Amino acid sequence: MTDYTLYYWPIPFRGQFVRAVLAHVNASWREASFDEIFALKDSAVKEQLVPHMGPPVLTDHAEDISLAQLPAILGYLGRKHGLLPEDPVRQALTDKIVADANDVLYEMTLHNGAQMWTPESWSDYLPRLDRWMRIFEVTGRRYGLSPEEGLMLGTEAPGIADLVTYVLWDTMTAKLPALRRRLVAHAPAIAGLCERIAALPEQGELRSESDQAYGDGWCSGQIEASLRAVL
Ligand SMILES: N[C@@H](CCC(=O)N[C@@H](CS)C(=O)NCC(=O)O)C(=O)O
Repeated sequence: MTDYTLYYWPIPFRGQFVRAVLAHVNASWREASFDEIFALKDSAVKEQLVPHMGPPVLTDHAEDISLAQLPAILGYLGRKHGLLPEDPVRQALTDKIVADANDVLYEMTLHNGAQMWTPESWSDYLPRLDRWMRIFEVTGRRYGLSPEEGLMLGTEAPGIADLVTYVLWDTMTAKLPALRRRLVAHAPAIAGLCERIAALPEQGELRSESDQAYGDGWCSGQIEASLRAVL
């Protein structure tokens, strides 16, 4: 039996954060099928593995529990697999980085596609995206991150903060390459961190598998089409 089952659409977006952490700890997992995801999401709340609105949902078979909400899943995996700093301050900063990443996902997709980008709304938004990049950059710099070395919170080894930062910015700018130069301009240390985490063998392997499975897609749907149109 696999260690985990992940219920997430066949796209990177929020699911890729969970996949990257599972790959990092060498856990085995099964990707639930589209039909299983729909069935779980649409079933009566009292029958769901965990009461939730939308995926990702992660089942931990060893513990026989299921979790929803990306920050809760990442916090759980971080605690279980020792991917959080030991002190409460940097644990809280890890939570903040996860919350920041989820905010960026909401903003980039206009709250999961509630509206579509237009050239005007995208151009008005860009200073905010640049500021998000600088928020990650300054956070890492305060803990010794540079383009050449270091990690987000000055830990000895990559943790949730680093994996989340990597998945957010590296996946987004790989799938939407027009954004890569903005990242390098506004957050060169984050761009460097992304390259170093991407070079870890398990992340390289995950990237190849995901590219093969999901192609060029990032968040998918009409919102991705509208993003590509304004880019
Ligand atoms: N706050 C949730 C958001 C979950 C969410 O919006 N999931 C999207 C995919 S990324 C979905 O398919 N939602 C379906 C729905 O809300 O009906 C989290 O962070 O996990």
